[in-house]
Order: sequence, then C-alpha cells, then structure tokens
Amino acid sequence: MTKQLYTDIQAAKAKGEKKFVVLIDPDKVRLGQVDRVVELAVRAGVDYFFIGGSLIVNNMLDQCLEGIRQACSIPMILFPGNSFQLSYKADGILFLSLISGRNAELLIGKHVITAPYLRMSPLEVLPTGYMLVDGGVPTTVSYMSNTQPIPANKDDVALCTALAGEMLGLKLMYLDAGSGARNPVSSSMIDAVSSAIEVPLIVGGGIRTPEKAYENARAGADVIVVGNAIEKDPELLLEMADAVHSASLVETNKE
Ligand code: 1GP
Repeated sequence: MTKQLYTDIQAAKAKGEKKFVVLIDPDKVRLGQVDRVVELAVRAGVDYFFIGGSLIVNNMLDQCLEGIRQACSIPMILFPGNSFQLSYKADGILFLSLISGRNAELLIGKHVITAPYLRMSPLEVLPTGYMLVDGGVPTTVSYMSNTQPIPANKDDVALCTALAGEMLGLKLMYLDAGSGARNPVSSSMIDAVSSAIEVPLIVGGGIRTPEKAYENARAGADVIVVGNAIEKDPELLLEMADAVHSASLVETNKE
C-alpha cells in the first residue's frame, strides 16, 4: 500500500467531501461480528477503519487486522490506546499526541519509545492532535490517560488547543468525547475548531444516530468516527455512512 492516506483525507477536505470511519475495538467485537461489520462496511462505502481500544492485546489485534484484510480493501488505521498496540498489518497509524492533557508521557514520552519502530515499519504515520472533550461520563481514555478532558462548553479552549497543535505541525485534529460518551462533541465546538484550523478535523465519541453524524459533519467535521453504536447494532452502519456522505458539500459518487 502506498502512503496515500493523508493525501486522500486532505484532498477530500479540500473538496468538501466527508469521510466516515468505523471504529473496531478488537476486545469488544466478537470475530463473527467483525465479518458482519466488514460486509456492511463494504456495502455502505465506509472510507476507513480505525482499529483500537484502551486495553487490547497484540494477538487479537493482528487477528482482527488479518480478518479484515482478507475480506476487503478498506484502509485500516491504528488508533492505539497504548504503545503496545502496534502492528505492521495495518495501513497507517494515528500518531496521537494528547494535546488536551498535560501528561508528558502522552504528549511526547511514548512517541520517543515508538518512533524507531514506526520508522522501520511500512505504516503511514499520521501525526494527530488528540483532544478529549468532556462527554458527560468519565471515559476509559480519561481514566487511563490520567488527564482532564476539555469542558464541553469551552469552545475557545478547544479552538486554542487545536490552533496550537496545528502550529506545532500536527496534520490532523481529533475532537473525541470518548467511546460511549453520553454527550457527543457539540456542533458549536466543531464549528469553532474547524473554522480556526486548516488541517482535517476528525470527530467522534457518543455519536449514536445518523442525524447527529450528519449534523457534526455539517458543523465542520471532515471525518466522523462511530464505534459503540455500531457494535450494538451493526445494521446502523448503512444509515450512518449515508448520513455522513450526504453531508458532503459535493457529490461523492457513493451509492
Ligand atoms: C472513540 O471516537 C471514538 O474514541 C468513537 O466513539 O465508540 O462512542 O462511537 P464511540
């Protein structure tokens, strides 16, 4: 696979084309269910899979990646919850710096450890400013990272954090209310952040309905991520993908 992921995400943003991502947590989905999700994802024209979770172990990760690759060619991007979640079997990796927090290990420390591995790997490295936003319940990421999320109503804090991340050279911003959030990131925060930055904006956490996915894409998200809702009801994937693609500001040629 050529290192094309970022170029494609950037080109889509330039055209106003919205991308839809299904998050697969190898710990949570049963292998039989992955097959079903992949089948639906191909039908729905899902753009990418993010693969990750807070606790997964390597053999499940490799197994999951191999299963998906055998079934389809949708690019698989690692969304690692820790530095053990690395595999050459994916196409790329979100190289996450937790810029909403003040935990030095997650801002730069783990990156120093994993950089030599990534340099040798065939993975496309996607430097990503990861911003955790309060989603109304304590999330696994917040607990595991020992950081405070950005308060849900502090659009200006999110905006300045994203700006700083962009100025530091990060190529993607990710506003995440955390998996299973009660409240997804607000449209007003998405609007504020997307208006201030030039790099593509990923939004996820607690998106349960196609309407919310559409609203967030229209508010300025370039990439919408859904995990939990699809784990609970894989069929929802079809409507979610349609909703996100239909929020594009151009025709996407997706059925
Ligand atoms: C979490 O943004 C992702 O990091 C997806 O969240 O599982 O709540 O859809 P959900």
